Amino acid sequence: MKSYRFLCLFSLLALLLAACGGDASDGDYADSSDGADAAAESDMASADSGMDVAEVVLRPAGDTIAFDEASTSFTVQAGQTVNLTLENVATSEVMLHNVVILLSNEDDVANRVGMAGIAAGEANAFVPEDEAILAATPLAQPGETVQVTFEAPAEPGTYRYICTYIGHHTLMQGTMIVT
Ligand SMILES: [Cu+2]
Repeated sequence: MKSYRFLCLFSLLALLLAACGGDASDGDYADSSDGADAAAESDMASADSGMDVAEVVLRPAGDTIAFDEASTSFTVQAGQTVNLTLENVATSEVMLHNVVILLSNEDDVANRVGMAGIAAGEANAFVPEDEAILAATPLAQPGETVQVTFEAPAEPGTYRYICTYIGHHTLMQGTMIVT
C-alpha cells in the first residue's frame, strides 16, 4: 500500500514536470513569435520613415548674407515629402535667416516675393502672402535651427528659394531641382 502511494506521488511529480516542460516550451514559442512580430514592426517602421522623405539641411555661409556652397542647391523627386532644416550657424546678431521656397525660378518672382517680404515685416516673420510661395521656414535667430516639411512640386523643374529677411533676397538664393 505504501509503495503504491509513492508510485502515485512519483507519477504526479512526473505529470507536473511534464506540465512544466510543456509550459516552458509554450513560453519559448510565444517568445519567438513575439520576436517575429517585433521584427516585422521594426521593418514596417523603417519602411515608413525611409519612404520617400528627403532630408535637406541648409546653412548660411558663416556671418555672410549667402547660403554656404553646399546649400545653394538640392535635388528631390517630384511629389516627394521634403523635411527642410535651416541651421543658422551665424553668430552675428543681425544675421537672421529663413528659407522661402518658390514655385518659380524667375528673377522677377524672386524679387517680388523678396520685396513683399520686407513689407510683410517682423509681424509676419518677413514672409508675405504670395501665390508663388510653396513653403517657408520660420525665421531663424543666429544659432537657431528651424524646419519646414512640404511636398515637392509634381512638375519636374528648377525652383528658386530665397531668404526673405531684410535685404537678403537678392544675395541669399538657391535652387531646388525637382526630377
Ligand atoms: Cu538671410
